[in-house]
Amino acid sequence: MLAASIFRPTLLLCWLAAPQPAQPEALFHSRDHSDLQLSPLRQAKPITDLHDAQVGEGQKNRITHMHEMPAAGAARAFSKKTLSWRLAREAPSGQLSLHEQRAIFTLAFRMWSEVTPLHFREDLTAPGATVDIKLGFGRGRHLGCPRVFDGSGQEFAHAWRLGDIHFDDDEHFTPPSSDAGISLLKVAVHEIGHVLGLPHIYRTGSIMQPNYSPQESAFELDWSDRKAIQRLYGSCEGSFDTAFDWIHKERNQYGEVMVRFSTYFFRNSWYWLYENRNNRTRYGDPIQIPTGWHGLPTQNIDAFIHIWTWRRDERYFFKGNQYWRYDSDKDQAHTEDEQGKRYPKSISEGFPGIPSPLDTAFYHRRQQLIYFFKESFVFAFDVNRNQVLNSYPKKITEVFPAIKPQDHPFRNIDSAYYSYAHNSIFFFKGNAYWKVVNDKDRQQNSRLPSNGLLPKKSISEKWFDLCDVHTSTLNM
Ligand SMILES: [Ca+2]
Ligand SMILES: [Ca+2]
Ligand SMILES: [Zn+2]
Ligand SMILES: [Zn+2]
Repeated sequence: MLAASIFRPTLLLCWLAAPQPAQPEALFHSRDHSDLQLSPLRQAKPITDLHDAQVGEGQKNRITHMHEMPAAGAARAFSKKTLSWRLAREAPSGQLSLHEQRAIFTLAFRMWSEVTPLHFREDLTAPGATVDIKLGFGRGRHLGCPRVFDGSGQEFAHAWRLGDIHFDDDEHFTPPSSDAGISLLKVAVHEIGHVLGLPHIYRTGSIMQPNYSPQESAFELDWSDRKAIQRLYGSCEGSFDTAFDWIHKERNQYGEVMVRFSTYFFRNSWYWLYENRNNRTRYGDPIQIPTGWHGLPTQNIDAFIHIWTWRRDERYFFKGNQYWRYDSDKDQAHTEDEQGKRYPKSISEGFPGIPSPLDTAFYHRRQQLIYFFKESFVFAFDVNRNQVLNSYPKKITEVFPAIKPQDHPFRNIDSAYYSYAHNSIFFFKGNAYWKVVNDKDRQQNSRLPSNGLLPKKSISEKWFDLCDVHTSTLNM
Protein backbone atom coordinates (compact mmCIF):
# COMPACT_ATOMS: atom_id res chain seq x y z
CA MET A 1 0.00 0.00 0.00
CA LEU A 2 1.37 3.29 -0.99
CA ALA A 3 0.84 5.54 1.95
CA ALA A 4 1.86 9.16 1.73
CA SER A 5 3.03 9.14 5.33
CA ILE A 6 5.79 6.74 4.37
CA PHE A 7 7.02 8.93 1.56
CA ARG A 8 6.63 12.37 2.98
CA PRO A 9 10.05 12.35 4.71
CA THR A 10 11.67 10.92 1.60
CA LEU A 11 10.24 13.64 -0.55
CA LEU A 12 11.42 16.35 1.79
CA LEU A 13 14.88 14.89 1.71
CA CYS A 14 14.79 14.90 -2.05
CA TRP A 15 13.97 18.57 -2.05
CA LEU A 16 16.83 19.34 0.24
CA ALA A 17 19.23 17.22 -1.71
CA ALA A 18 18.19 18.45 -5.13
CA PRO A 19 20.53 20.94 -6.80
CA GLN A 20 19.24 24.49 -6.84
CA PRO A 21 16.75 24.65 -9.68
CA ALA A 22 17.22 27.24 -12.38
CA GLN A 23 15.56 30.44 -11.24
CA PRO A 24 12.18 30.90 -12.85
CA GLU A 25 11.49 33.98 -14.89
CA ALA A 26 11.08 36.81 -12.45
CA LEU A 27 7.52 38.02 -12.26
CA PHE A 28 6.68 41.49 -11.26
CA HIS A 29 3.08 42.08 -11.29
CA SER A 30 0.86 41.44 -8.32
CA ARG A 31 -1.23 39.07 -10.39
CA ASP A 32 1.81 36.85 -10.91
CA HIS A 33 2.83 36.36 -7.33
CA SER A 34 1.17 32.97 -7.09
CA ASP A 35 3.40 31.81 -9.89
CA LEU A 36 6.49 33.19 -8.19
CA GLN A 37 5.68 31.33 -5.01
CA LEU A 38 4.88 28.07 -6.72
CA SER A 39 7.86 27.97 -9.00
CA PRO A 40 10.56 26.69 -6.66
CA LEU A 41 8.35 23.77 -5.65
CA ARG A 42 7.40 23.01 -9.19
CA GLN A 43 11.01 23.00 -10.22
CA ALA A 44 12.05 20.52 -7.58
CA LYS A 45 11.91 17.05 -8.99
CA PRO A 46 11.20 14.06 -6.78
CA ILE A 47 13.93 11.50 -7.13
CA THR A 48 12.04 8.47 -8.22
CA ASP A 49 14.88 5.99 -7.87
CA LEU A 50 15.08 6.80 -4.21
CA HIS A 51 11.34 6.43 -4.01
CA ASP A 52 11.54 3.06 -5.74
CA ALA A 53 14.15 1.93 -3.27
CA GLN A 54 11.75 2.77 -0.47
CA VAL A 55 8.92 0.91 -2.12
CA GLY A 56 11.05 -2.06 -2.92
CA GLU A 57 10.00 -4.19 0.03
CA GLY A 58 8.41 -6.80 -2.14
CA GLN A 59 5.99 -4.30 -3.53
CA LYS A 60 6.28 -2.52 -6.79
CA ASN A 61 3.66 0.15 -7.11
CA ARG A 62 3.12 0.66 -10.76
CA ILE A 63 1.02 3.65 -11.35
CA THR A 64 -0.66 1.97 -14.28
CA HIS A 65 -0.47 -0.44 -17.05
CA MET A 66 -1.22 0.45 -20.56
CA HIS A 67 -2.94 -1.95 -22.88
CA GLU A 68 -3.43 -1.86 -26.55
CA MET A 69 -6.87 -2.74 -27.71
CA PRO A 70 -6.35 -5.02 -30.74
CA ALA A 71 -8.99 -3.06 -32.58
CA ALA A 72 -7.06 0.15 -32.09
CA GLY A 73 -4.65 -1.33 -34.56
CA ALA A 74 -2.13 0.85 -36.23
CA ALA A 75 -3.37 4.28 -35.12
CA ARG A 76 -0.88 5.86 -32.75
CA ALA A 77 -2.61 9.17 -32.23
CA PHE A 78 -6.02 10.74 -32.60
CA SER A 79 -6.51 12.34 -35.98
CA LYS A 80 -9.00 14.98 -34.79
CA LYS A 81 -8.15 18.00 -32.69
CA THR A 82 -11.19 18.22 -30.39
CA LEU A 83 -11.82 15.16 -28.25
CA SER A 84 -14.79 14.49 -26.02
CA TRP A 85 -14.63 12.78 -22.64
CA ARG A 86 -17.01 11.70 -19.94
CA LEU A 87 -16.96 10.13 -16.51
CA ALA A 88 -19.23 7.10 -16.96
CA ARG A 89 -22.47 7.77 -15.09
CA GLU A 90 -22.52 4.30 -13.60
CA ALA A 91 -18.90 4.33 -12.51
CA PRO A 92 -17.88 7.31 -10.38
CA SER A 93 -15.49 6.92 -7.47
CA GLY A 94 -17.00 6.31 -4.06
CA GLN A 95 -14.31 8.48 -2.46
CA LEU A 96 -14.65 11.93 -3.91
CA SER A 97 -17.68 13.99 -4.77
CA LEU A 98 -18.84 13.82 -8.35
CA HIS A 99 -18.12 17.52 -8.67
CA GLU A 100 -14.53 16.97 -7.47
CA GLN A 101 -13.97 14.05 -9.83
CA ARG A 102 -15.17 16.01 -12.85
CA ALA A 103 -13.12 19.05 -11.86
CA ILE A 104 -9.98 16.91 -11.50
CA PHE A 105 -10.50 15.28 -14.90
CA THR A 106 -11.23 18.63 -16.52
CA LEU A 107 -7.93 19.93 -15.15
CA ALA A 108 -6.06 16.77 -16.21
CA PHE A 109 -7.27 17.15 -19.79
CA ARG A 110 -6.59 20.85 -19.72
CA MET A 111 -2.97 20.22 -18.75
CA TRP A 112 -2.42 18.29 -21.97
CA SER A 113 -4.28 20.88 -24.01
CA GLU A 114 -1.99 23.61 -22.59
CA VAL A 115 0.92 22.07 -24.52
CA THR A 116 -0.75 20.60 -27.65
CA PRO A 117 -3.16 21.74 -30.35
CA LEU A 118 -5.72 19.34 -28.82
CA HIS A 119 -8.90 20.55 -27.13
CA PHE A 120 -10.90 18.44 -24.70
CA ARG A 121 -14.59 18.85 -24.08
CA GLU A 122 -16.65 17.13 -21.43
CA ASP A 123 -19.71 15.63 -23.14
CA LEU A 124 -22.52 14.68 -20.79
CA THR A 125 -25.18 13.94 -23.38
CA ALA A 126 -23.83 12.13 -26.46
CA PRO A 127 -24.37 8.34 -26.70
CA GLY A 128 -21.53 6.56 -24.89
CA ALA A 129 -20.17 4.95 -28.03
CA THR A 130 -19.49 8.32 -29.61
CA VAL A 131 -17.52 9.72 -26.67
CA ASP A 132 -13.79 9.54 -27.41
CA ILE A 133 -12.47 8.93 -23.89
CA LYS A 134 -14.64 7.39 -21.18
CA LEU A 135 -13.42 7.26 -17.61
CA GLY A 136 -14.71 5.05 -14.84
CA PHE A 137 -13.85 3.62 -11.43
CA GLY A 138 -14.19 0.00 -10.42
CA ARG A 139 -12.95 -2.61 -7.95
CA GLY A 140 -11.78 -6.12 -8.84
CA ARG A 141 -13.87 -7.17 -11.80
CA HIS A 142 -15.19 -3.97 -13.23
CA LEU A 143 -17.05 -2.40 -16.11
CA GLY A 144 -16.92 -5.56 -18.24
CA CYS A 145 -13.16 -5.09 -18.48
CA PRO A 146 -10.96 -8.10 -19.31
CA ARG A 147 -8.36 -6.92 -16.81
CA VAL A 148 -9.24 -7.38 -13.14
CA PHE A 149 -8.07 -4.84 -10.55
CA ASP A 150 -5.87 -6.15 -7.76
CA GLY A 151 -7.19 -4.39 -4.66
CA SER A 152 -5.25 -1.78 -2.75
CA GLY A 153 -1.70 -1.12 -4.04
CA GLN A 154 0.13 -2.22 -7.17
CA GLU A 155 -1.97 -1.20 -10.13
CA PHE A 156 -3.77 2.10 -9.73
CA ALA A 157 -5.39 2.43 -13.14
CA HIS A 158 -5.16 1.28 -16.71
CA ALA A 159 -5.91 2.76 -20.05
CA TRP A 160 -6.26 1.82 -23.68
CA ARG A 161 -4.56 3.76 -26.35
CA LEU A 162 -7.17 5.92 -28.09
CA GLY A 163 -9.74 4.55 -25.67
CA ASP A 164 -10.98 4.38 -22.12
CA ILE A 165 -9.46 4.77 -18.67
CA HIS A 166 -10.32 2.70 -15.58
CA PHE A 167 -9.29 3.61 -12.03
CA ASP A 168 -8.96 1.09 -9.21
CA ASP A 169 -11.37 2.40 -6.59
CA ASP A 170 -9.62 0.31 -3.94
CA GLU A 171 -6.89 2.96 -4.04
CA HIS A 172 -7.10 5.93 -1.72
CA PHE A 173 -7.59 8.63 -4.36
CA THR A 174 -7.38 12.20 -3.16
CA PRO A 175 -7.73 15.68 -4.70
CA PRO A 176 -4.61 17.72 -5.58
CA SER A 177 -5.01 19.82 -2.43
CA SER A 178 -4.47 16.77 -0.22
CA ASP A 179 -1.04 15.69 0.97
CA ALA A 180 -2.20 12.15 1.74
CA GLY A 181 -3.25 9.30 -0.52
CA ILE A 182 -2.79 9.05 -4.25
CA SER A 183 -3.39 12.09 -6.38
CA LEU A 184 -6.21 11.33 -8.77
CA LEU A 185 -5.00 14.25 -10.87
CA LYS A 186 -1.53 12.77 -11.35
CA VAL A 187 -2.86 9.33 -12.17
CA ALA A 188 -5.39 10.82 -14.60
CA VAL A 189 -2.76 12.95 -16.37
CA HIS A 190 -0.55 9.86 -16.73
CA GLU A 191 -3.42 7.74 -18.09
CA ILE A 192 -4.56 10.42 -20.51
CA GLY A 193 -0.98 10.50 -21.76
CA HIS A 194 -1.31 6.80 -22.60
CA VAL A 195 -4.70 7.25 -24.25
CA LEU A 196 -3.18 9.97 -26.42
CA GLY A 197 -0.47 7.56 -27.50
CA LEU A 198 2.46 8.11 -25.16
CA PRO A 199 4.51 5.19 -23.85
CA HIS A 200 6.31 5.33 -20.53
CA ILE A 201 9.12 7.85 -20.30
CA TYR A 202 11.99 6.88 -18.01
CA ARG A 203 13.04 10.37 -17.00
CA THR A 204 12.97 12.04 -13.64
CA GLY A 205 10.20 14.59 -13.58
CA SER A 206 8.13 13.02 -16.34
CA ILE A 207 4.51 12.29 -15.50
CA MET A 208 4.87 9.28 -17.83
CA GLN A 209 7.28 7.43 -15.53
CA PRO A 210 5.90 3.96 -14.85
CA ASN A 211 5.99 4.41 -11.08
CA TYR A 212 3.90 6.81 -9.10
CA SER A 213 5.73 9.50 -7.22
CA PRO A 214 3.95 11.08 -4.28
CA GLN A 215 2.06 14.33 -4.38
CA GLU A 216 3.82 17.60 -4.71
CA SER A 217 1.94 20.75 -3.87
CA ALA A 218 1.82 21.49 -7.57
CA PHE A 219 3.03 19.46 -10.44
CA GLU A 220 3.15 20.06 -14.14
CA LEU A 221 4.16 18.45 -17.35
CA ASP A 222 7.89 18.04 -17.72
CA TRP A 223 9.85 19.22 -20.73
CA SER A 224 10.13 15.56 -21.82
CA ASP A 225 6.33 15.12 -21.63
CA ARG A 226 5.76 18.25 -23.67
CA LYS A 227 8.21 17.27 -26.37
CA ALA A 228 6.88 13.68 -26.54
CA ILE A 229 3.25 14.71 -26.98
CA GLN A 230 4.23 17.39 -29.50
CA ARG A 231 5.98 14.75 -31.59
CA LEU A 232 2.58 13.06 -31.93
CA TYR A 233 0.33 16.10 -32.31
CA GLY A 234 2.58 18.93 -33.42
CA SER A 235 3.08 22.25 -31.71
CA CYS A 236 0.52 25.02 -31.32
CA GLU A 237 0.08 27.61 -34.05
CA GLY A 238 -1.91 30.79 -34.05
CA SER A 239 -1.76 34.54 -34.37
CA PHE A 240 -1.56 37.06 -31.55
CA ASP A 241 -3.30 40.38 -31.05
CA THR A 242 -0.26 41.78 -29.33
CA ALA A 243 2.91 40.70 -27.54
CA PHE A 244 5.07 42.81 -25.24
CA ASP A 245 7.58 42.84 -22.43
CA TRP A 246 6.37 44.20 -19.12
CA ILE A 247 9.19 46.10 -17.45
CA HIS A 248 9.59 46.25 -13.74
CA LYS A 249 12.16 48.14 -11.72
CA GLU A 250 13.14 46.79 -8.35
CA ARG A 251 15.97 47.31 -5.89
CA ASN A 252 18.33 44.45 -5.22
CA GLN A 253 19.93 43.71 -1.86
CA TYR A 254 22.55 46.45 -2.43
CA GLY A 255 19.88 49.03 -3.16
CA GLU A 256 20.69 49.17 -6.86
CA VAL A 257 17.77 49.54 -9.24
CA MET A 258 17.42 46.45 -11.39
CA VAL A 259 15.35 46.37 -14.56
CA ARG A 260 13.57 43.13 -15.15
CA PHE A 261 10.78 41.98 -17.38
CA SER A 262 8.19 39.37 -18.21
CA THR A 263 6.74 38.68 -21.64
CA TYR A 264 3.03 38.54 -22.41
CA PHE A 265 1.16 37.23 -25.42
CA PHE A 266 -2.48 38.23 -25.96
CA ARG A 267 -5.05 36.48 -28.14
CA ASN A 268 -8.78 37.22 -28.18
CA SER A 269 -9.88 37.28 -24.53
CA TRP A 270 -6.95 35.43 -22.99
CA TYR A 271 -3.20 35.78 -22.44
CA TRP A 272 -0.07 33.87 -21.58
CA LEU A 273 2.93 34.86 -19.52
CA TYR A 274 6.08 33.59 -21.21
CA GLU A 275 9.01 32.48 -19.07
CA ASN A 276 11.93 33.39 -21.33
CA ARG A 277 14.50 31.77 -19.11
CA ASN A 278 12.70 28.43 -19.18
CA ASN A 279 11.50 28.95 -22.74
CA ARG A 280 7.92 28.04 -22.04
CA THR A 281 4.64 29.47 -20.90
CA ARG A 282 3.74 29.74 -17.25
CA TYR A 283 2.04 26.75 -15.73
CA GLY A 284 -1.73 27.16 -15.93
CA ASP A 285 -1.86 29.68 -18.78
CA PRO A 286 -3.71 30.88 -20.77
CA ILE A 287 -6.02 32.82 -18.50
CA GLN A 288 -8.63 35.43 -19.26
CA ILE A 289 -7.57 39.07 -19.62
CA PRO A 290 -9.83 40.47 -16.86
CA THR A 291 -8.35 38.00 -14.38
CA GLY A 292 -4.94 39.60 -14.66
CA TRP A 293 -5.52 43.05 -16.17
CA HIS A 294 -8.08 45.22 -14.49
CA GLY A 295 -10.08 47.85 -16.28
CA LEU A 296 -8.88 47.01 -19.80
CA PRO A 297 -11.11 45.92 -22.68
CA THR A 298 -11.77 42.22 -22.13
CA GLN A 299 -10.74 41.09 -25.61
CA ASN A 300 -8.96 41.89 -28.87
CA ILE A 301 -6.41 44.43 -27.67
CA ASP A 302 -4.74 46.00 -30.70
CA ALA A 303 -1.43 47.19 -29.29
CA PHE A 304 0.67 48.04 -26.24
CA ILE A 305 3.48 50.54 -25.71
CA HIS A 306 5.68 51.44 -22.79
CA ILE A 307 6.99 55.00 -23.05
CA TRP A 308 10.16 55.04 -21.03
CA THR A 309 12.41 58.12 -20.79
CA TRP A 310 14.20 59.93 -17.97
CA ARG A 311 11.02 61.72 -17.13
CA ARG A 312 8.30 59.35 -18.22
CA ASP A 313 7.30 55.80 -17.42
CA GLU A 314 3.89 55.17 -18.96
CA ARG A 315 2.15 52.08 -20.30
CA TYR A 316 -0.69 52.24 -22.77
CA PHE A 317 -3.05 49.74 -24.34
CA PHE A 318 -4.85 50.49 -27.59
CA LYS A 319 -8.10 49.18 -28.94
CA GLY A 320 -10.25 50.64 -31.70
CA ASN A 321 -10.20 54.44 -31.52
CA GLN A 322 -9.24 54.55 -27.86
CA TYR A 323 -6.35 53.96 -25.52
CA TRP A 324 -5.98 53.20 -21.83
CA ARG A 325 -3.13 54.00 -19.45
CA TYR A 326 -2.23 51.19 -17.07
CA ASP A 327 -1.15 51.85 -13.49
CA SER A 328 1.57 49.33 -12.75
CA ASP A 329 1.60 49.99 -9.00
CA LYS A 330 -2.12 49.64 -8.49
CA ASP A 331 -2.41 46.93 -11.15
CA GLN A 332 -5.36 48.51 -12.88
CA ALA A 333 -6.12 50.86 -15.74
CA HIS A 334 -6.20 54.53 -14.76
CA THR A 335 -9.53 56.23 -14.90
CA GLU A 336 -7.60 59.45 -14.27
CA ASP A 337 -3.82 59.85 -14.11
CA GLU A 338 -1.67 62.20 -12.03
CA GLN A 339 -1.93 64.91 -14.70
CA GLY A 340 -5.72 64.78 -14.49
CA LYS A 341 -6.12 63.05 -17.86
CA ARG A 342 -9.14 60.80 -17.98
CA TYR A 343 -9.14 57.42 -19.72
CA PRO A 344 -9.94 55.87 -22.07
CA LYS A 345 -8.97 58.71 -24.41
CA SER A 346 -9.24 58.89 -28.16
CA ILE A 347 -6.05 58.06 -30.02
CA SER A 348 -6.37 61.10 -32.29
CA GLU A 349 -6.44 63.34 -29.22
CA GLY A 350 -3.48 61.82 -27.36
CA PHE A 351 -1.32 61.05 -30.40
CA PRO A 352 -2.05 63.73 -33.02
CA GLY A 353 -1.70 62.45 -36.58
CA ILE A 354 -1.99 58.77 -35.64
CA PRO A 355 -4.80 56.84 -37.35
CA SER A 356 -7.01 54.27 -35.66
CA PRO A 357 -7.73 51.48 -35.20
CA LEU A 358 -4.06 50.49 -35.14
CA ASP A 359 -2.50 47.21 -36.19
CA THR A 360 0.28 47.45 -33.65
CA ALA A 361 2.92 49.74 -32.12
CA PHE A 362 6.16 49.61 -30.19
CA TYR A 363 8.31 52.10 -28.35
CA HIS A 364 11.95 52.46 -29.42
CA ARG A 365 13.76 53.46 -26.28
CA ARG A 366 17.03 54.70 -27.75
CA GLN A 367 15.31 56.81 -30.41
CA GLN A 368 12.52 57.90 -28.05
CA LEU A 369 10.08 57.21 -30.86
CA ILE A 370 6.88 55.23 -30.98
CA TYR A 371 6.40 53.30 -34.20
CA PHE A 372 2.70 52.97 -34.99
CA PHE A 373 1.63 50.53 -37.72
CA LYS A 374 -1.47 50.74 -39.85
CA GLU A 375 -1.98 48.65 -42.99
CA SER A 376 1.19 49.07 -45.09
CA PHE A 377 2.35 52.25 -43.31
CA VAL A 378 4.44 53.07 -40.30
CA PHE A 379 4.31 56.36 -38.36
CA ALA A 380 7.30 57.40 -36.23
CA PHE A 381 6.04 59.51 -33.33
CA ASP A 382 8.33 61.75 -31.29
CA VAL A 383 7.28 61.37 -27.66
CA ASN A 384 9.04 64.58 -26.57
CA ARG A 385 7.39 66.80 -29.17
CA ASN A 386 4.18 64.77 -29.24
CA GLN A 387 4.05 64.72 -33.01
CA VAL A 388 4.69 62.49 -36.01
CA LEU A 389 8.17 62.92 -37.51
CA ASN A 390 8.15 65.08 -40.61
CA SER A 391 8.97 62.48 -43.21
CA TYR A 392 6.34 60.01 -41.94
CA PRO A 393 4.18 58.01 -42.59
CA LYS A 394 6.31 55.75 -44.75
CA LYS A 395 5.82 52.33 -46.25
CA ILE A 396 6.82 49.63 -43.77
CA THR A 397 8.99 48.10 -46.50
CA GLU A 398 10.94 51.36 -46.75
CA VAL A 399 11.76 51.62 -43.04
CA PHE A 400 12.10 47.88 -42.44
CA PRO A 401 13.22 46.44 -45.79
CA ALA A 402 13.10 42.72 -46.64
CA ILE A 403 16.55 41.13 -46.75
CA LYS A 404 15.32 38.25 -48.87
CA PRO A 405 13.20 39.67 -51.70
CA GLN A 406 9.44 39.40 -51.06
CA ASP A 407 9.99 37.86 -47.62
CA HIS A 408 8.11 40.52 -45.68
CA PRO A 409 4.70 40.87 -43.98
CA PHE A 410 4.06 44.03 -46.10
CA ARG A 411 0.88 45.11 -44.28
CA ASN A 412 -1.44 44.49 -41.34
CA ILE A 413 1.18 43.31 -38.90
CA ASP A 414 -0.38 41.62 -35.86
CA SER A 415 2.28 42.71 -33.43
CA ALA A 416 5.61 44.53 -33.42
CA TYR A 417 7.40 43.50 -30.29
CA TYR A 418 10.65 44.69 -28.75
CA SER A 419 12.06 41.73 -26.82
CA TYR A 420 14.48 42.46 -23.98
CA ALA A 421 15.33 38.76 -23.83
CA HIS A 422 16.58 38.85 -27.42
CA ASN A 423 17.46 42.56 -27.68
CA SER A 424 15.52 42.57 -30.90
CA ILE A 425 12.38 43.78 -32.55
CA PHE A 426 10.10 41.07 -33.95
CA PHE A 427 7.17 41.44 -36.33
CA PHE A 428 4.39 38.88 -35.98
CA LYS A 429 1.82 38.10 -38.62
CA GLY A 430 -0.25 34.91 -38.56
CA ASN A 431 1.96 32.00 -37.55
CA ALA A 432 5.15 33.70 -38.70
CA TYR A 433 7.67 36.12 -37.27
CA TRP A 434 10.40 38.27 -38.77
CA LYS A 435 13.33 39.42 -36.69
CA VAL A 436 14.59 42.95 -37.31
CA VAL A 437 18.37 43.17 -37.73
CA ASN A 438 19.98 44.53 -34.58
CA ASP A 439 23.46 45.90 -33.84
CA LYS A 440 24.82 42.49 -32.97
CA ASP A 441 23.62 41.02 -36.27
CA ARG A 442 25.43 43.86 -38.07
CA GLN A 443 28.64 43.31 -36.14
CA GLN A 444 28.58 39.74 -37.38
CA ASN A 445 27.56 40.65 -40.92
CA SER A 446 28.15 44.27 -41.86
CA ARG A 447 26.28 43.88 -45.15
CA LEU A 448 22.95 43.46 -43.41
CA PRO A 449 20.85 46.62 -43.80
CA SER A 450 19.97 48.29 -40.52
CA ASN A 451 16.34 47.55 -39.64
CA GLY A 452 16.28 44.85 -42.34
CA LEU A 453 13.90 41.93 -41.84
CA LEU A 454 15.56 38.54 -41.59
CA PRO A 455 13.69 35.74 -43.40
CA LYS A 456 10.48 34.67 -41.74
CA LYS A 457 10.24 31.78 -39.35
CA SER A 458 7.48 30.04 -37.51
CA ILE A 459 6.55 31.57 -34.13
CA SER A 460 6.17 28.08 -32.65
CA GLU A 461 9.85 27.35 -33.36
CA LYS A 462 10.94 30.14 -31.03
CA TRP A 463 8.19 30.47 -28.41
CA PHE A 464 6.91 27.17 -27.09
CA ASP A 465 3.56 25.95 -25.77
CA LEU A 466 1.43 28.98 -26.59
CA CYS A 467 -1.62 26.76 -26.80
CA ASP A 468 -5.32 27.50 -26.67
CA VAL A 469 -7.51 25.46 -24.38
CA HIS A 470 -11.19 24.66 -24.81
CA THR A 471 -13.20 27.77 -23.92
CA SER A 472 -15.12 25.80 -21.29
CA THR A 473 -11.88 25.43 -19.32
CA LEU A 474 -10.56 28.99 -19.69
CA ASN A 475 -11.72 29.95 -16.23
CA MET A 476 -10.03 27.17 -14.29
CA1 LIG B 1 -4.62 -1.64 -7.15
CA1 LIG C 1 -2.41 43.97 -33.02
ZN1 LIG D 1 1.65 3.95 -17.40
ZN1 LIG E 1 -10.48 -2.03 -16.73
